[in-house]
Amino acid sequence: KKFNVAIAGATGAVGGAMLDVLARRDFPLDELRLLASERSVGKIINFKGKEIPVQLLSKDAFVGIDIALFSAGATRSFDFAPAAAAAGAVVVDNSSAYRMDPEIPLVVPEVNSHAIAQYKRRGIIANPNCSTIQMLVALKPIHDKVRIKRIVVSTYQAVSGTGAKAIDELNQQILDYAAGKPMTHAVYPHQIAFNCLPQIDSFLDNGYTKEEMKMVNETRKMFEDPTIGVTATTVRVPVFYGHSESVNIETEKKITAAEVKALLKNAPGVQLVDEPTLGQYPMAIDCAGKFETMVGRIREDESIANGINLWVVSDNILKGAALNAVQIAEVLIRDYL
Ligand code: A2P
Ligand code: 11C
Repeated sequence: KKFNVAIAGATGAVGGAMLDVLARRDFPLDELRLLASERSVGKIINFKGKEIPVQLLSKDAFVGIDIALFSAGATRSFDFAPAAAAAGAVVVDNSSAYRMDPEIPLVVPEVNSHAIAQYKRRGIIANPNCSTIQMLVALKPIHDKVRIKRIVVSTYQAVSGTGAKAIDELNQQILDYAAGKPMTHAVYPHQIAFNCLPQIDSFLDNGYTKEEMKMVNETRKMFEDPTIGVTATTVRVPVFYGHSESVNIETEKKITAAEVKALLKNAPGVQLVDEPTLGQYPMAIDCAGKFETMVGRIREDESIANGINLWVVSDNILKGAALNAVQIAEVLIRDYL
């Protein structure tokens, strides 16, 4: 069986990656409908040698569509995802619009694919935030074995997480620096080249950023554990692709570093890269284009009884967005459609 798939936001950084992932995984496609703003209408996008013109994202654009992958920002998801669902499509939404809605499942297939069944309520499945996805891919096998009580995470996030304009801004600042010209910024509140910004998204009343609270709330929802302690510091770094995370966990039962390595060696979606004496550990420059989440630097936290430290790196546009959305669609067609 083949399926009609729409991509809302097909001209964006994540939309483009969705096209790549559909092609790389040989998704059983019949029609592929590409949607974006009026700025892009008529633009030709090449998919597996076929030229497909971009159409306008509108409420009427989803007739006959089985699966709609949304990545055009939360406002567009609020405006158009219900219409897509009403037209009979199952929406996989990459934005933050519906993630914390109790009626809408929030899914990482390696973590809680059973939750996909709840798509029947509203016709929408939410794709989590990139920094949460890669952390939970690495932590799920440990949580299942010894229950994680508390997570302390610091992130080092690539500019591609902000979108195409931010990639251009970092590139331009590097070129200006090399040419001895002053650097300007518009996307970020400060220069990002040669800098680290301890701010991703806006600040909330509790002093955390929205990005930090996404890591807290989405982890609790997908681990189905409202009591798990999570505290995050999220930082933008001058990297184009790949988020890196320093993750410290405290577990209920003792687990050794060797046991964690053995668990993660065979874990779905994980590539263990942990030979530090040979200089082998996960790095952002190695994750671009990869489907796996790389985990390394696994060691015991000697400051507490049951603690582990890990370094987790993944392509934020792939597993953090496009790949996870397509994997959800794959489970949908395998088990439900
Ligand atoms: P467009 O290219 O026509 O502006 P990114 O996150 O990389 O910046 O991409 C955002 C995606 O969301 C693009 O495909 C963009 O289309 C799409 N988009 C942004 N605003 C709108 C809108 N008002 N209506 C439809 N699509 C939109
Ligand atoms: C970033 N995590 O790296 C953000 C981007 O909630 O989908 C994704 C925002 C989201 O900037």
